Order: sequence, then C-alpha cells, then structure tokens
Amino acid sequence: MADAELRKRTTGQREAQHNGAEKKLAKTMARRKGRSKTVQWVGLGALVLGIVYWYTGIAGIRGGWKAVPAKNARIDPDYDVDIERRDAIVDAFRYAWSAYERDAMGYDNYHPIEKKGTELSKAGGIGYTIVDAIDTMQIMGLADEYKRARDWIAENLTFERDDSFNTFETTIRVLGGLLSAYHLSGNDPVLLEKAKDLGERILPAFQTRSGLPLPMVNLKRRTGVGEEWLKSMVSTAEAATLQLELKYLAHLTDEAEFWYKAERVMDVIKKADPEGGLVPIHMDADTGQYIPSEIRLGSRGDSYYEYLLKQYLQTNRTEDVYREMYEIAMTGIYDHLLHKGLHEKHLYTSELLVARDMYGQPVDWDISPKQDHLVCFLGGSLMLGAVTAGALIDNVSVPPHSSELSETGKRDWTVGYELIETCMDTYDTATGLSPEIVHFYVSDDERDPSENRHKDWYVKGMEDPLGPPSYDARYMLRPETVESLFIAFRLTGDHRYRDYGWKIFQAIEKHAKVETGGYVTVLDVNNVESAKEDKMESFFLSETLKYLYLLFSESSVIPLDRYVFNTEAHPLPKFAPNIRTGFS
Ligand code: DMJ
Repeated sequence: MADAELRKRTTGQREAQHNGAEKKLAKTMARRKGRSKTVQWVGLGALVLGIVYWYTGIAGIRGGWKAVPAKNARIDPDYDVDIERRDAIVDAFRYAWSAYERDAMGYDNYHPIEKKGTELSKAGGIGYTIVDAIDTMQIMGLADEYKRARDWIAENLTFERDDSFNTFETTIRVLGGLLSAYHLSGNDPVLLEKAKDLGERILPAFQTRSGLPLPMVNLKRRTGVGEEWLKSMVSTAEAATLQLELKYLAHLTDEAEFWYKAERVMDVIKKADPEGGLVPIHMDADTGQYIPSEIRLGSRGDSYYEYLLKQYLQTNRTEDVYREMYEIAMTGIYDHLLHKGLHEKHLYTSELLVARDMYGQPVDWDISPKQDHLVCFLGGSLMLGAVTAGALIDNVSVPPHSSELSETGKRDWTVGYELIETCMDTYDTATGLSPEIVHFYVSDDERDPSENRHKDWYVKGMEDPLGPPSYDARYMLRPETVESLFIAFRLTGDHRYRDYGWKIFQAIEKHAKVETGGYVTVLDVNNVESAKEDKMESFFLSETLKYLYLLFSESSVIPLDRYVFNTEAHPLPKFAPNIRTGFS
C-alpha cells in the first residue's frame, strides 16, 4: 500500500478522537492534497503547538529526559547487585524448574496443576522447555540443574521428528537456547552439534520462490510446510525473527548458507518497500510481496522491529542497512501509531486495520486503539536504539546526555521512557498483573461511568460481570515489561525500574504461583480469586525470570555492550562477521 494511502486514511475526525494527537493531526492535514492555505496554516499552527506540547509535556514536565552526564561513558553502569531481590528470583526459578523436573522432565510443555507434561507433537518432543530454560540456569549459576539439563540434551534430545514444527518458535526457543548455552558453557561441543543439526533441518523452510521461509517445517523430512488454507502466506515478524540465530550459527560453523538464507529475507522485505517502514503482518512467500493485512507492533509484528535494531547491534554496528531500516520504521511508528490516552495522557501504540470497499478491495486504514502486552518490549528497545543507532558517539553516558544523541535518538529515548510508564500502568489491576490486551478510550462516550473513570484503558469483553473473562483479561507470565525494565535500568541506573520489577514479581508470586510447584496463567487480572489456566509457558523460565534476575544483578552480568538478546531472551555475543555480508 502506498504511503500516501497510509497517511490519507488517518482522517481528521478519527485523529481528533485520539486526544493529544494534535501534532499528527496537523501533519496529516498539511499533507492532504487539495486543502486550502488557511487549513494548512491552521495545521502548521497546531504542529508548532504540538511540538511545544511534546517537548514540554513529555520531556520536561514528566521527566522523560534525564540529562545527567555520567563520568564513565560506558553503556553499562556498574550498579550494585540487589542480593536479596536477586536471590528471590533464583528461588522462584528453582520453584518452577524443580516442579517441571519432578513432573514432566523432557516434555515440551508443563502443566503444573495437573502435574504433567505434554509434547508439541505426537511424533515426540524437541526439548522445548529444557532448552529454553538452560541458559537461565547458567546465568544464575545453578550448576546441578544445569548439569542435569545438559545431560538430558546430550542423551535424549533428537530432532528426528516426523511432524511440522513452527519455524519461528523452534528457532527462537530451541536453536536460540542451544546457541546461547553453547557460548555460556565455554563451547561445549554437544550443544553446537545439536544446534547445527537443528539449523540444517530448519533451512528447507526457506526453499520458496521468494526466499521467505514457510511458517512450519517437518524436522525429519526436512521440508517446509505452508498454512493449510493459504500455502504461501507467512507472518512477516516470524520470517524476520530468525536472523540473529542463523547468523550466529553461520559465524560459529563457517557455513555461509545459514547466513545468506536469513539475510535474503531482509532483502525481500526491504524490496517489498514497506511504506513508512511499517510492515503488514502477512507476506506471500511466492511473490515476496505484502498481503493486505494489519499493521501492528503486537503479535506477528513485534519482533520484526526488534530484530532490525538487534541485527545492527549483533555485528557491532557494521551493517548500516539495518540502522537505516530501523530508523525509518521508528519514524513510521512515531508518525502513525502513537497516541495519547484520553484521561491520564499515557502514550500508547495503536494498530492499523485494513478497511475494504464493497468489493473487498483494501481502500483505507482504520485506527484501532489496541495494545497487546507483547508491545511492551518496545519501550526498552527504543531506549536501547536511542543510545546506539541514535547516538552521536560510540559510548554514551549512563544515563545519556542530550548532546550525545541525535534528534531521532532523543525522540526515541523519550518515547521509550513514556511507553514503559504506560505498560506499568497496565499492571494497575486488582492482582497487580497486566492483561494480555488493553484498549484505550478514544471518546468520552465510551467511558464506563462506574469503573475506570480515571483510567486511559480498559479490558474489552468484560461487560457481563457473571460471564467468563475475555481472552484479553489474562496474564500468561509474559516477559515484555520486565524486559524493558531491565534495559531501562541498565541504561539509566534509575532504581525506579528495579522497584517496578519487584512489584511485578510480587504479584506473580501472589497470584500465579501453584502451591504444589510451578506457575500458571491467571485468567482475569482484575479478580484476585481468578481461575487459572494450567500451563507454565517456557518463556517464563527463559525470559521473565531471566530478565528479572538480570534487573537485580550487577551490570557486568551479560553486559549490553557485548551481548544481544534474541527475542526469547537468549543472550548471543556480538561479533565481527567473517562472512561477506550485505544488501542495500
Ligand atoms: C516469546 O516467545 C518471545 O518473546 C516472542 O518474541 C513473543 N512472545 C513470547 C513471550 O511473550
């Protein structure tokens, strides 16, 4: 879809409903063709007002910009460990892991209430939970647990499974987990051997006309597998969130094919020319073009943006194409997706939905003020991007000084700061846990007069107090907010982030912990007596508890200047590529 289209369907009325969007309204008005000069001047006036509001309102009054120069210009401050809180996180990990080990060792999934494990496939498991969790054990120094997990991998893990496995999930959790564990183990060859075997089995997914990988792969037959109802449809984020893993594998094995397959995807995405840097969530693996579909930063969109920055960082900022793509995308987000809440003025991200005409043709975009918990990675990511891609010098201060950042760096830092505050606000519920999805009010008419009078957001589908909670109301042990808190703390040294993380952890302990061991999904975050869903997601072990542990640890533990985290929180070391890279 053309950029002009992307701008045009943001109608004045809809924008006006998004209180605080003066700046964007003005921009849209000024851009719109055929408008009178008067309208353009009004637009310009609003734009100036909007900018003044932006800088005084967000950066000045709310303290988003903390321009304190640090003596040592290093990306990681040397803040002290908070031993008590850090050790509480280790206890929680042990509590979760030992229950899994007791009830379900070797199974892909764990169900703590029933005390049982299940596999992803009838053909057998692929070590999902063990491999996802193993580097957390290494980082936490849990030697006994690590040894048992490592031995299980050496003796039992096989990918000779005759079934389809999700290409993206298998890559980020299993391949990413093996690679990170390999590095942290000091190069245990068994772990690299398994990683290489898995990588080779994943590669056939890329055998499509465009080079975009199919969403599933049969690990035994080594064939890519498409969606049943539309064989060539792929998720953009899934296709573009395999690169850190495959490129590091290429670096370790010297097998360039891993690299080129992963890199080709980015080339195809770039050539498909995402307008304003914002990608529709689906693409066609035959044509390499976008399929008209939502633009969003939540599911199926999130890690595309995350990996633009991280690919730039992985190879020590040598591949400028990723910085360019990242900067364009962040500007697209800033221009088209950011809004301010109606009451408390929290900054949030919206989604763009495809509006179609009577013939089903895409003609316009509708703004949907919906924000997934998944989007909460973005606050930390923007702050990290600001001090790297948006920095004017190599090593900025902690926290960064305004003179060290470019204009876009300053913008992204401030937006990142604000988005973290918004994500924290979504934890302001009866349980202290955040819903999976929130919707923001866009007009006074929508406001429920009895509840949430002062809030910016609500959980959709909860109108019937006696009915079951809507899907949106759940907290499934997700990591994105604590991930951002960890990054923000490392980049600022501001203890507010540790306090936020501690609060979230306490809520998890109170409401998601199972008496007999393990943690599960809370189905209604606004009900302290909420029913539970009997699943402990493996990302609780690999991400949520790891990021919390790192939040309370010294900054020398997995320092951000040496490591890049894959989207499943597996730290991979940065490196100088020994393979010829590049596309433009
Ligand atoms: C994780 O598997 C990864 O972080 C992924 O990128 C998004 N979803 C989950 C955690 O919420």
